[in-house]
Amino acid sequence: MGFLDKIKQGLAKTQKVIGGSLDEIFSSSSLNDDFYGELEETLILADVGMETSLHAVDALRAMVKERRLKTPEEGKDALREVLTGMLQVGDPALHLSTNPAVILVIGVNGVGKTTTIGKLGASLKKDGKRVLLCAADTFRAAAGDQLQVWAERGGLDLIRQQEGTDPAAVAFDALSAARARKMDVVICDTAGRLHNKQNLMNELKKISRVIDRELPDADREILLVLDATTGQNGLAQARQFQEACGVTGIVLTKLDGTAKGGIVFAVADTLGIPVKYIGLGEQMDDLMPFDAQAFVDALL
Ligand SMILES: Nc1nc2c(ncn2[C@@H]2O[C@H](COP(=O)(O)OP(=O)(O)OP(=O)(O)O)[C@@H](O)[C@H]2O)c(=O)[nH]1
Ligand SMILES: [Mg+2]
Repeated sequence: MGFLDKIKQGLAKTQKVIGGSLDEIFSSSSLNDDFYGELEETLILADVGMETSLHAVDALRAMVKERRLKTPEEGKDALREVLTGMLQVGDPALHLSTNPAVILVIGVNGVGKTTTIGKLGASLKKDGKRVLLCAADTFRAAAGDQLQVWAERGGLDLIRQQEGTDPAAVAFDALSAARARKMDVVICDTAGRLHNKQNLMNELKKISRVIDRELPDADREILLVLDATTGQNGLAQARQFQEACGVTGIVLTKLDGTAKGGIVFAVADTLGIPVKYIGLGEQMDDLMPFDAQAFVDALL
């Protein structure tokens, strides 16, 4: 299956809500106030969010006026352009030019961190990189087991320790091993839940400090994983993680299971952090690099 077909299939539920209603709006009306009202409503229904929907509609109005667009067909092209533009914040590519480089994967429990790491590790290996996984979620024994399954599946090296070990110590081990084994990328899994949120944030900061100290010059990506099915809740989570440890990119998972894919626009528009990958299923090849144009094309 081609890249676009795969995205289309993964976004089918959202496409039904957004694309279906948009087809109706664009076929039945001229570009009047009713049209803009219906458009805003449709975007909100697909979880684009009030604020972001308003931004999109305002931008479209301005474009229609400036270019003196008349027909709904022209309006649709303009909307495509507006939505694509909204998704283009920052650089969606991973910056991993040092050897080793580090990817720290964070997010609340159950969003898909470990699964994403398995998929991403395999994909980086396919690109010729030597990848080491680090099981710094030591809160649950099953977390390490789960990462190990992914490591075996992808043929990737793994550093893990016993349940309850200080995650920063596991990270330290992994970074040392990465240097010794001349690895290109270390991908570090983290816990999504501890006894309380403050503990979690402190632990992530501690892991970050170990990376600062051990590999001060290494390229580092801090990927926040958000579950698309939780819709707007993800935005509040993102702000907390952003404050605690900085975020260089978002991975939006489970888009295949939801009609709320419009959340991508809210993430890009209100957080200003680039979406770097999207998760479209549970299998190894279900992680796709994010492409704003392809995403909008799949929806409209
Ligand atoms: N449909 C679908 N399911 C996904 C996707 N990504 C992850 N999942 C599923 O979501 C569930 C949770 O994924 P995990 O990778 O264990 O999540 P986690 O963030 O590591 O969870 P904790 O370790 O508990 O914090 C699993 O059943 C995954 O198969 C996706 O893109 N689509
Ligand atoms: Mg996990």
